[in-house]
Amino acid sequence: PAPILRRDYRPPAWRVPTIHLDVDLAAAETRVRARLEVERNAAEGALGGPLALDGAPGMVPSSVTVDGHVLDEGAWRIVDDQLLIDLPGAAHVVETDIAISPEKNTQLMGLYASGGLLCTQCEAEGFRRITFFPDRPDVLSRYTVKMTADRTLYPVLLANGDLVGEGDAGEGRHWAEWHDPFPKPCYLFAMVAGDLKANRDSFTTLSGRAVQLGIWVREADLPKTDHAMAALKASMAWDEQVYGREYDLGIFNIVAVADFNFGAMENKGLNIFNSRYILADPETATDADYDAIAGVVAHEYFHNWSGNRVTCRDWFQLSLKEGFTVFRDQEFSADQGSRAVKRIEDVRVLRAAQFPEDGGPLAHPIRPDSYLEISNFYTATIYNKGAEVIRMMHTMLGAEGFRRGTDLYFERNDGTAATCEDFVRAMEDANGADLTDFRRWYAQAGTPRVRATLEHEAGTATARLTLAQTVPATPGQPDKLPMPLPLRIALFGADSGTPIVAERVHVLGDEATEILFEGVDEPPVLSINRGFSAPVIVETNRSAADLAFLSAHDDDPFARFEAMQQLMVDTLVAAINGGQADEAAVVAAVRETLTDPALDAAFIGEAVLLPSESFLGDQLPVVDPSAVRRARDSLRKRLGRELEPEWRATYAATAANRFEYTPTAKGLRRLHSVALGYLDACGAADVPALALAQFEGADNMTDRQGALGVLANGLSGERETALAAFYDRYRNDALVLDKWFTTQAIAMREDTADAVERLARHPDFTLANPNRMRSLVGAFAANQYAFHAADGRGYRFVADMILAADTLNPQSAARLVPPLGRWRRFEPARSALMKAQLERIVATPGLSKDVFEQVSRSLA
Ligand code: HT7
Ligand code: ZN
Repeated sequence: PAPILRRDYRPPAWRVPTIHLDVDLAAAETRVRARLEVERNAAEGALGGPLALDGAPGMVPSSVTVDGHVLDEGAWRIVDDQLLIDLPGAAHVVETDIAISPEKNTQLMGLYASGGLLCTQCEAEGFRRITFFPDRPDVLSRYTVKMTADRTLYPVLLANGDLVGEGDAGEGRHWAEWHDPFPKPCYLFAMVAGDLKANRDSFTTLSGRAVQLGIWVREADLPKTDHAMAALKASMAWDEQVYGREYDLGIFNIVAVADFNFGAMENKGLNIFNSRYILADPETATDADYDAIAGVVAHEYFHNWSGNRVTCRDWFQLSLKEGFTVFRDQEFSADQGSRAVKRIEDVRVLRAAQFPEDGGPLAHPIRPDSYLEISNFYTATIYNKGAEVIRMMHTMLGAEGFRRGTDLYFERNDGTAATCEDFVRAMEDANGADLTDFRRWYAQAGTPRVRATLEHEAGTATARLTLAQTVPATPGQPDKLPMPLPLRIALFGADSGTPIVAERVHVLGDEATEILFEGVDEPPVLSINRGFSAPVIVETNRSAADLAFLSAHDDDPFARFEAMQQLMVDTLVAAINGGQADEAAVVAAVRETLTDPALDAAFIGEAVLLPSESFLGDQLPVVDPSAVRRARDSLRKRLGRELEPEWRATYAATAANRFEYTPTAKGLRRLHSVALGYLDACGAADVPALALAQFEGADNMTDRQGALGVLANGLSGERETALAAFYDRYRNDALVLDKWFTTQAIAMREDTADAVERLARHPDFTLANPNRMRSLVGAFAANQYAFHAADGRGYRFVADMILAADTLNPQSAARLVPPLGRWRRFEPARSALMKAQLERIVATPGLSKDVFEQVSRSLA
């Protein structure tokens, strides 16, 4: 198949100002009649030719009508899944009629059935599976939707906008009509029919308008919706306060569904969510689940402005809405809880998911230049690196300047389909800034490396900081220009232990530069990229002593965390390379952090954790997963053994009485399980019993899962007791059962690959549900040691799963490819085995475009 190129963009030939849908819903067969008012597009550069309406493979209309006259079959044609109609005038009314089968839709794109519901997913290109339409984000229409369905099976009928009518349709059927006054692209269309109950609430906007809120779920799940509702109301208030953005319709509905390809979808006035990002109570959801729910609810709500009111001109601009909205949800969450811990978590995600992507065969800029299948571009680069690019503008322009920029952006582009360029230009114009070179962040892939060298001259009391940046080559981009990046920098006195140069922001715009600090009359310690002000890799000449000093004294919590991580990384990389590893320095630094009374538990819980095996792998030129496991395990055990009294004291001090969802209680729970993990590492005989007691006595899922995770890594009898008890207790709760699969898939045991193969044959395992598939196969592929079993069993298993899933749901299957795609990073034997599996996949007949694109790019 031929790739779609960004440079080929042309405005559409026809606009569709209004669309009426009349949908007769049933799981086996749904009939969709569409009435489109179309107008030839007079815009400069617009495409010409016939009206081209996108459809899906095999879709044929049962009738096509133009201006009330039924066309003969010869008057329309289907070419490459598009319905082409030659229209004589500049404006016409076109009607089509088609039958589709939601229950046969296993791709979960378009209209599909999920647990007795009928629901839609249209982004990116699902609407064309519902009806013939110009399925591109720059065609904006006003929608009126009439839904008719069986009243018993589908008592609730929801679509975008306002409910404008409802009634009885005879023969046990009923109808509802919805109208959305805001023009929108078809990817924001949504419709749900089912037996649902609502948690109802209301929100009064800043200007005094009342908005009815509804979170729709199965009746049994209603008690689990309060947290999502609180998050929704907090998000609405936050967007008013921080961005001056009010909600614009009288109704805001959310529906939770069990089968969903992604986290959630921001359809106008009718968000549809993967149920894992709505349902929570202490018995079934961890603190991380609670936090993720608040973050995703906020994200989808924020899209109402950053995505819906101002949408994307084409899919190459995806980061315009996604990067900006991730930045907005990150800041919302930071304002709701611990800003420091949130930043640590966000950087962890960036480093775990985006940095490897940016350094591998699938690297692409945040505004890509080409694609085969757009679903493959909902990536950590578009989302998370996109958010970092927005954050850098925020850092450089300041909070007020950034707000001036977003005000101008919304004012200029409201009701239109915009580009990344429109966003950057608004930032420039609102601030009189010049972001010409900064635009390279949109065009160039790859994670820049900054080499920072600090030299002190005692005689002149000066310190000289040399900064040099390189941007690595990535597929299709051999040569790069320097990217302007804001570095927050401070110096501390190694003797006095105090700041000697206050924080400043230096924008490194060139390949290299020097900064001179005067009045530095004691040896300085460099604190750089504080708060992770730029998404780059910083290499410094800091000693273990410098890093230990910063981990104890830096006044920027992120920098403090980072110093500890760097100390651990340096030590572990030295051990992996067979060099001199300063384990004692790590033990001392962890002790100091653990016993610092000024630090809160949530921060300590993050700071004392060792970097993951995969992050350590990313630091090495060639990865040998066994060597990584050995080195990390040895340091983990030493930390456990040498600090056993401290871990015991911490474990005791963090024990909670009754569940509370507060930042303090969350921090205590986090540290409690971290301490249990280190006690386990020290090999104390009482740990399995301690963990089982925590598991059995817990009044919340965080403590229960924390204990289960520790037990799952070991060989004790308590492990089997806890896993069996967990299964028995939650076998009917799909979201919790996912945790049972994941816990075993990520276990740090020699037999994890065997266990995962067995679990794939478990009666509760299915590839048809994306959550369940990810809970086992996705989690396993992220378990570096187990996935990279030396005999290649893990690779074969994941390849088998990709091929099997591809026949059902190509989008989900394609998301499993990147772990195999990293084959060039591993030692030769493993590398060859990984590549062989990719070659096996690509040689399989009938592969989807989704999987083909990911595998062929990985092999290129
Ligand atoms: N904008 C939404 C993207 C999305 C999606 C993309 C591909 C296939 C299925 C999907 N479901 C939702 C989600 C978001 O970023 O808010
Ligand atoms: Zn989004």
